[in-house]
Amino acid sequence: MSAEKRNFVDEFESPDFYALDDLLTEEHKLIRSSVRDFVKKEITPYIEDWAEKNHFPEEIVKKFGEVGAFGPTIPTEYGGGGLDYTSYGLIMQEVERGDSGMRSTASVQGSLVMYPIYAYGSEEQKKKYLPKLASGEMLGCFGLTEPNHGSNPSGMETHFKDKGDHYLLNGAKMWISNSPYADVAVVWAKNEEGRIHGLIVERGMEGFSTPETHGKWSLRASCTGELVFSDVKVPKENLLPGKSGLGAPMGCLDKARYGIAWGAIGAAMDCYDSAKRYSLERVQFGKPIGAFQLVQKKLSEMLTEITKAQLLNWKLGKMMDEGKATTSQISMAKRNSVEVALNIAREARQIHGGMGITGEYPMMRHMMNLESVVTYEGTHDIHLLILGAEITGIPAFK
Ligand code: TGC
Ligand code: FAD
Repeated sequence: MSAEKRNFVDEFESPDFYALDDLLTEEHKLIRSSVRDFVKKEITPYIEDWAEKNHFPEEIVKKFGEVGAFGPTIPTEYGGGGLDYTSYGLIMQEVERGDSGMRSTASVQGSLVMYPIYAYGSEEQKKKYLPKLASGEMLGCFGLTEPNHGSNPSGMETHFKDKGDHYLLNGAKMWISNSPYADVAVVWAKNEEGRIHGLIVERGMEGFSTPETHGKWSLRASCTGELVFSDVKVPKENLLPGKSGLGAPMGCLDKARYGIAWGAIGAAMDCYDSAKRYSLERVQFGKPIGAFQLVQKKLSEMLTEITKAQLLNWKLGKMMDEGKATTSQISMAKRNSVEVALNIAREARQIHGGMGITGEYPMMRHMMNLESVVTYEGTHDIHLLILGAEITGIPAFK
């Protein structure tokens, strides 16, 4: 499908009201500016068209590989970037400033496919898959959610049996980002004792299919589908040997949720930037609308929330580097950023008046995307309950 290039100049600049750039190294700033340039060249001129046409631009996968968006924290010996978590966060922020669906592609590949292979895989698995995933030669997906088990993945029904020289995998996964285009899937399934394990399933294995999910009004430039396993023979060497139990997929989710905490603030910054510019250009009652107190209130509150979230994310990045960040700290940041971004998208949309509902401006697309982001990787309420359990010591999930 050909993509229509929008005729506009992307002048995005991120707000830095508290001089938080002082907390970044020169390398961080260089990484941010190279990904920002990439997004301005390869994503923002086309994204409204892709989203409108519900088109996943397959060619973006190799380009993400070239710019280093896949597996930035994975060591260089496996093709990753060997970078710290602040760098990873900044990359996700810039990519999601372009579009949450594009960030989905990148964060699934890095945190949910490369990370489990790196952290739980054998040396052979790491050498076989990681360099190709890092370069974008291969695309991966992560299968945890099932039709009957979303917020409670421990109830999963997908299972495998030991058949001597291979495993026999049966079941189905739903709502899987990248699945229709993925070359490999990291799939979580129960063995005969009911213990959860990760398996690497490759496209082309008999009995494995990836039907696309249609009718989404959100993340329209990201491709979502199912994973269906009907007596799939999975070679024994494809089981991830390093970790089992629910903690294995949850450990990957910690990394991906961290990326979303930064990413959603990228979307918020894009909406704020657009609203600020529009408020100075649009004249009503003989003045730019930015001269009215109610518009200034909206802009001031947006900047305040972005600044608070930037600080939270930066500190979380430090704790990630030190290996000290807890699941509930990550939940707080993911939940906060998505809520901030959704509120800012709505307020920025209002500042644009009627024009705000068109694809001339990014808010409606961000707003619709964020309705998925608030649900996936743990819903808004599940993150609230993770925090509630941390505070009280009483899990209220069940
Ligand atoms: P619970 O009893 O709390 O825990 C069971 C075992 O798991 C361990 N665990 C963790 N380990 C490491 N890191 C974490 N974050 C962990 N969370 C839990 C826990 O220690 C325990 O281990 P053990 O050895 O004691 O048995 O589990 P629960 O069944 O009560 O569930 C808790 C709950 C609800 C918080 C959890 O299941 C949850 O977070 N649910 C949300 C599901 C979710 O986030 N799904 C995401 C699917 S992937 C996705 O959405 C990708 S979208 C990507 C994109 O496009 O960008
Ligand atoms: P449910 O779990 O049925 O929840 C429905 C509602 O009930 C929610 O409001 C929830 O908060 C509430 N609820 C549930 N349990 C409780 C409770 N104990 N207490 C209070 N409220 C509760 N999954 C993957 O594995 N891989 C992917 O790549 C992936 N990509 C996705 C892409 C998109 C676009 C979307 C929309 C989802 C994706 N998901 C993926 C699935 C996603 O993680 C799930 O949608 C999410 O975990 C919620 O599960 P559910 O949709 O089944 O909702």
